[in-house]
Amino acid sequence: RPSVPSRIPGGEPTIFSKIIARSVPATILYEDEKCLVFRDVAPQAPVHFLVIPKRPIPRISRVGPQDTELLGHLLVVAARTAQAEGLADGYRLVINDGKHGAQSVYHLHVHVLGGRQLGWPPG
Ligand code: DGP
Repeated sequence: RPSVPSRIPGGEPTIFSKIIARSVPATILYEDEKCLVFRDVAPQAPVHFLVIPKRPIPRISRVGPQDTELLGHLLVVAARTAQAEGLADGYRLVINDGKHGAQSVYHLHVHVLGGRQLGWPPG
């Protein structure tokens, strides 16, 4: 749909593509050939960072079997970075999808939140 060009795979780059390209600054915690980890600009917990694939998959509901290895890698990196951030008492991983999931940036990302007692269920 032309009204939402940033949501079309391969369409207009999101702010996260600019963070990958270093044209928008971010506090980067980890990087490798497949992913980037950086602190969320609007943290919802004492520790809140995002794990994103460098390939701009728009949302989790758009993944396919070809993404299996990459998605596993994002989770392993999320857990390792949580450990490096000192989240020994636990933390939460969140992937928001689409309107009902309150997704705002259409470049797949895993939120990692910790450093305080989180509630359940989420809002
Ligand atoms: P979501 O609602 O799941 O699409 O979350 C997007 C998150 O991205 C939100 O927690 C705020 C964060 N965010 C948005 N723009 C920027 C930015 O320019 N830099 C950083 N570091 N985080 C951003």
